[in-house]
Amino acid sequence: MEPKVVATQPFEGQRPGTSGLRKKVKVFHQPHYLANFVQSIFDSQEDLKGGGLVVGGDGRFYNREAIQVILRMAAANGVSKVLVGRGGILSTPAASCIIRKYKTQGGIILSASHNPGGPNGDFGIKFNVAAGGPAPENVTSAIYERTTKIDRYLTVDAPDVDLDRLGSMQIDAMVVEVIDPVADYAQLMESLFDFNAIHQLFNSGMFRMRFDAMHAVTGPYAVEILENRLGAEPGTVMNGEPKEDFGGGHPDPNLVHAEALVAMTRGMDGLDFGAASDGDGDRNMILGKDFFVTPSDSLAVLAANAHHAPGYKDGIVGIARSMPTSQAADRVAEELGIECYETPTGWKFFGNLLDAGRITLCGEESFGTGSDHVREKDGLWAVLFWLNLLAVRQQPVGDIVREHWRRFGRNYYTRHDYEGVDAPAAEQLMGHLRILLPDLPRKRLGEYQVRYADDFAYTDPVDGGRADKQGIRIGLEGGSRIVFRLSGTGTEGATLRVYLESYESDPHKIDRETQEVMRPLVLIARELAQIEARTGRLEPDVIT
Ligand code: VG1
Ligand code: CO
Repeated sequence: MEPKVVATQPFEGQRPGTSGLRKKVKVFHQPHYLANFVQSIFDSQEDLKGGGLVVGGDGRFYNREAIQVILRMAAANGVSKVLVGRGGILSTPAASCIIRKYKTQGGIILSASHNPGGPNGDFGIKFNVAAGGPAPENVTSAIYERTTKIDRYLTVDAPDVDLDRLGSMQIDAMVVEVIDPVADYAQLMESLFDFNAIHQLFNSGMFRMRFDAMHAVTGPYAVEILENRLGAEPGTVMNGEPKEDFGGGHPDPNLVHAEALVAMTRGMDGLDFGAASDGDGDRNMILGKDFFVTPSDSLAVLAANAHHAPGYKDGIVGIARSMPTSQAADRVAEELGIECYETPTGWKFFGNLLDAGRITLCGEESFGTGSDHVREKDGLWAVLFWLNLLAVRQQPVGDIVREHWRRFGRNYYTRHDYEGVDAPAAEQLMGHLRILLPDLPRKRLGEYQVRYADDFAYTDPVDGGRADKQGIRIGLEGGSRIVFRLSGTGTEGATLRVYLESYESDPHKIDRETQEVMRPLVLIARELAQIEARTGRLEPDVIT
């Protein structure tokens, strides 16, 4: 059948942000909006023609409709085969796993991650390349350029595909295979971790945990892996049923949005272990009894203990962390005698380092941890890694982390987010900081002498690609830092993120309360950036 050519006009603002194109559902609902972006992917990624494609999403509102649009357009654009998750479901790390395993030319993932869903919530779409990771800058730029000129897209007249039935069907010459979204991913996890040891931990009767899937995509994955394969008691997975609006919640696994889970780990009867993941399953939060593991510490602890997991028994070759992530991992890398890379925010910057075999583990302060097993951060992977560690070391979470701090020192860390700030005011605030930069290195801020101050720029060591203006970085004596950047995933106004870090090597001072320790740095940051005067905000909206 000849494809149908539909005339269209460019929409403004289809530039992918930190992780794909994210907009309100209402924006995506405009006629041709989604189709324009999808056609721009096909127009700029020529090897999709005649190639394979993975399609799936986090199950949020508009997921199923969007998948039908993409399938018809894929057929019209000459894709030869599409693998789609049953029910339109694929977590972000599972999509990455499937792209790699079946060697497709890429994948389209539908998600706005931790942003709320539902008719008034957010939707998102991103393209992942054949290596399984988020499209790098040059690819997202090419897609964006195409969106600014697009005047037609291709589709076919074909009925909807039954997404709930496993098996193959055709749209014209294209094969659509509806696959089990969990099986390949679960098999990969079994190859990396000691499932017997974790099974015994669950069987011991001495270990109590909950995993909060937050009514998002990880529910089916967690039930299959934790309850069915590892024998955790039924009910271990809470909020396990994916919902189009995430049950009205904010599928963001942090101390604020996963409050109920956090409460279950506290006090006399607190759980031994609590974990949660986000909308699309790539983030993780790790809790012990009365203990929160910061994502930055989690990366460092996993790096120092990697050899306990079968998949990493020969050690790790290198570590990478995003710039605002604490420097805890750097200290582990130094002791292991391996390289530690500092990249801009966003998983796409880890891809080249992973592909080139320069790093094994990588992570971000924003509850993202991962390794070379896929090319996305991976929530359940991190949870299983921790379970493997707990099973082998037979110690509580808090003891393992405290022991780590005694050995490496502690990087106290907090992030303050000011959400929905007036966008021009936020830009001006960043502009004001940039003007201050040249003079800062000679200054004292409170008790601290400034060591360096810059607007972070990155040159990819593998392909030489440059990324500028990735955040204001102020290094203080003794390893403390203040970082400012604007979010690239929000859909309303601007979000100012202030990242604060303070290093403590004295083993007698590693058990203090984080916000108390950070207070002087918080005040310096607020004053320096004139946050109150420029945004009208006295306090941040979210503190993690
Ligand atoms: C945020 C995080 C960043 C993460 C990105 C995507 O971006 O800070 O570390 O990679 O979200 O994560 P930003 O630009 O808003 O700071 V996810 O789980 O939303 O795909
Ligand atoms: Co996510």
